[in-house]
Amino acid sequence: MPSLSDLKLHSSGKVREIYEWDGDLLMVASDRISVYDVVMPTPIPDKGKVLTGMSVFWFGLTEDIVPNHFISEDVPEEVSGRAMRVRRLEMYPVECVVRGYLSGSGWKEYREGGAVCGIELPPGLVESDKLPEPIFTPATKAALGDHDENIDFERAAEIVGDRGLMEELRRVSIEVYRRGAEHAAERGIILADTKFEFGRADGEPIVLADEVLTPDSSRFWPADRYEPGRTPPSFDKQFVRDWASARGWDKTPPAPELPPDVVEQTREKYVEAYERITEKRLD
Ligand code: Q0N
Repeated sequence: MPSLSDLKLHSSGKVREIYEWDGDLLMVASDRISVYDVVMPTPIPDKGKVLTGMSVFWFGLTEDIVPNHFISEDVPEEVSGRAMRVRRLEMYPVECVVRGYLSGSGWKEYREGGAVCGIELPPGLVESDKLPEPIFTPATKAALGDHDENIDFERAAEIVGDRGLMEELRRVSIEVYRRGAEHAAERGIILADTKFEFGRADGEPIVLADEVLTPDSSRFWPADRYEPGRTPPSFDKQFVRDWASARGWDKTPPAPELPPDVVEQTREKYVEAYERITEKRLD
């Protein structure tokens, strides 16, 4: 087993790192939390373990729908519990977003023109409304900055270069979302929307990659607080948002250090989400 310092960094994001590991990759989830797109200076203990464990759970629950990149949780001990070995893929440069509820940029587009990514929706919907059925609303990394740009299906097909393949990515995305949302709903959690990433391997044109149906790649809402017409509290990040607002933070860097009670309440929400979804204790 290599030590992390033996591995070459492949890429790093706000809250995760990817390393090269023989022909495979090591995906490491940190305990860092990003709020309003800004990484807080204070970590949330066990967050990386929760997100990794949840992804591994969903990979298992959805492998009959689509193959995925997960290989093993047998990883270097310094990242044990919060990393997975995955297959290295050729990634498709499109974010496969599925929305079951109207929130975020979906709600904004709907308000401005009655459609999201070219999909016309019924009139009279309010913020956070449940959609008649889940919709596929692809996005791409904007030319400048790191923030995503919504695109219509035809544009996504052009980018991927194969309309039939894009139709399959849409079908599989909606199917995995439906499976996850149904499982979560039975456990009191609404999966309002989510973002998938896919890649290609030898002989497998569609492999589910990245992290899957986690609070970082999806909107998790507590079902018992859901009310159309307003933004439901975030299942995981609401304590941080409320504390930061009350403190008058303007959502631009640098973010303030979090007090211990906010850290602990937030950790408990992540652990609660993990335990509700997986029906296992976090060890
Ligand atoms: C890959 N990303 C975007 C870090 C993660 N299995 C794979 N094979 C090849 N490349 C990738 C994967 C995966 N998963 C995916 N970058 C490389 C996800 N990033 C977002 C920012 O944080």
